[in-house]
Amino acid sequence: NDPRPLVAGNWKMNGLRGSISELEAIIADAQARPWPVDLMICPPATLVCAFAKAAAGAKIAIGAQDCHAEVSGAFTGDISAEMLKDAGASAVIVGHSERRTYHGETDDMVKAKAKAANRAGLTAIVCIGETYEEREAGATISRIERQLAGSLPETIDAVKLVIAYEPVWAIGTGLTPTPKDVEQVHQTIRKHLVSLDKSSGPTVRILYGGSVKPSNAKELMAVPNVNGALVGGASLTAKDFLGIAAAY
Ligand code: G2H
Repeated sequence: NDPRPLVAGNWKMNGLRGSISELEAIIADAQARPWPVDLMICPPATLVCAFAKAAAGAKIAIGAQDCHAEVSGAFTGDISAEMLKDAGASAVIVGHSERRTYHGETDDMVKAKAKAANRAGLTAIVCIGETYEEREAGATISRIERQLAGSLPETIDAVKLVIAYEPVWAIGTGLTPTPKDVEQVHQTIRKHLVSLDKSSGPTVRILYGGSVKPSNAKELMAVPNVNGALVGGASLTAKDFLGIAAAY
């Protein structure tokens, strides 16, 4: 009874209005045949509205990459989960390592953002992952457990929560952990989810992220408790993104 997989593209700070042609190519393919996976693209905030419009009625969801924890207020430059929902998003990534590193986001902040996403009716895609130093020190599992304990909302629900395991050292580097390493971490995450909620825990999707591409997707997606992928660089073209989704 594995959950239906999700392949989500994180475009990061890439994409102008013309990039909608890639989304249109994905939509055309998604409509043409039944995919055994859910598809999602998370463009930069500037494109969420246009992408959501283009994807309306299609079998692809549109997500965002970050949100503020408050509903509204004097937070120049920030965007709330409610605004993303209003723009047509159905999900938002929170706690990506690039946010944790470049914007000093702590587990507490990530948890507040995940709760804000749920409050607004968005699925929170909560990212966790160890650094190279932590892996070398044999601290991967303890780091993952600490991030899970600190970053997740108190109540979890398989529709409103997705976890993305992204080893920081594998992000955009072309390096990937071995399937065995991925299996161990995903099993740890699953155990934690089940300990939080016996009924939802088994069906919350746990994505693997970090240098996923068409050539390694099959091997990574076959690992137990890997329920899809969060894809960065390789999600920028319809060809590679669909090549990854085709691993299923
Ligand atoms: C990890 C991933 C997407 P990439 O950040 O979230 O990016 O696939 O480019 O490593």
